[in-house]
Amino acid sequence: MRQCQGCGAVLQSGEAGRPGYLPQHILENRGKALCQRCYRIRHYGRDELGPVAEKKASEAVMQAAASAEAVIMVVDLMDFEASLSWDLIRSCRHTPLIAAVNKADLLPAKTRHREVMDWIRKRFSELGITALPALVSAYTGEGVDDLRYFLEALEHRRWLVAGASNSGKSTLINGLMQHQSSGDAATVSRFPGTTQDTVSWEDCRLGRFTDSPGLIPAGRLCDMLPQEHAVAFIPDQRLQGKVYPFAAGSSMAVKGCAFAESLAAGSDTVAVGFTASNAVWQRSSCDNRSYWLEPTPGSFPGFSDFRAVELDVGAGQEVLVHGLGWLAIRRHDCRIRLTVPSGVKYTLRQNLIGGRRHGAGR
Ligand SMILES: Nc1nc2c(ncn2[C@@H]2O[C@H](COP(=O)(O)OP(=O)(O)OP(=O)(O)O)[C@@H](O)[C@H]2O)c(=O)[nH]1
Ligand SMILES: [Mg+2]
Ligand SMILES: [Zn+2]
Repeated sequence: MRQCQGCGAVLQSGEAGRPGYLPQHILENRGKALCQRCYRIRHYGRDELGPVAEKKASEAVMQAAASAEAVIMVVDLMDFEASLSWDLIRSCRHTPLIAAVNKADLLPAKTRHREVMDWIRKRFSELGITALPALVSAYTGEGVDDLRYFLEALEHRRWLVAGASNSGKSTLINGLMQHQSSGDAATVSRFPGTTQDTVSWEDCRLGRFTDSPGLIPAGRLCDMLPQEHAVAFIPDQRLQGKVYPFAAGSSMAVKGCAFAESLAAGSDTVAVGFTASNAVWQRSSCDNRSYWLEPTPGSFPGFSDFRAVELDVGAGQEVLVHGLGWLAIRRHDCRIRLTVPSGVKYTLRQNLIGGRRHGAGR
């Protein structure tokens, strides 16, 4: 059985519309090979087959986790709680778990990474996760050498790299392996569900790294959209905060996705809407809620069903809407009514950015 070096799919020449396809005459060549889908993703930026099936991905990961000596769980810092893979965490009760918290390059330039690491440690402890954290940017390579040294000290030889889809597992593998040629690399793309099956590389110092298909955590807004529209919601730009007054009666929205109304708050309360994607928090008006929950004509297909919740958000806290972005409240505690598509999860947490400074102003 030969696998595509890029995505792990079993190579075949029988069906062009299925994963792992390669025309017969190319398949007959010996050595490492890339499937047609990987070739097209890399050269034309198109994924014509779509994502790996959710069930197949999770079976492959759980099976690989059972035989790994240690698991490197990749977490997307821009969608932190939403990209935690709880099934994976639970399956690692007896396996060393390292959390590579990725996409640090998307933090605002002035952010102190030491403070972010403190935030991550505190968050893991609040959530009861016993993982050794590392802050990295697989894309820029920042923190990846430190991660290598860290892994070397742990002295394991079989590492599984796993986590939510699009968190940057394949990019991290490429950073850790420092491939000699791009043909040896794992396929990376902005489309969720790129890696199809587990696939491994040998590193002479650290041992075997296994890439794996992305798990789909429940409740991410971006996963509820067709793949071609989901990419607009995937963090790939430096994190931006839109600051607006948020006294009672004010509201903010991400058009077509989320609507937050301030029900009770001090007169100089401020809200900061954070996203690292094409979605943007905007100031809106409470009397025009239905307008803000309809998508812009010609953009992504809208959501038909929404649910509203009322939340007490303290000054210095924020609400993450999974797969979208978050809304931070500053200066005063605030009661908000948050409306999001049915099935989309939210998490209340302490501020990731400037948390200590902004929580103190009550
Ligand atoms: N800005 C930034 N983007 C990153 C980083 N790591 C990965 N990405 C981008 O995130 C997207 C997904 O990266 P992949 O490495 O394919 O993610 P994956 O977890 O392997 O995804 P699946 O195989 O689909 O589960 C790509 O567009 C990458 O360029 C990072 O550190 N910073
Ligand atoms: Mg991948
Ligand atoms: Zn492939």
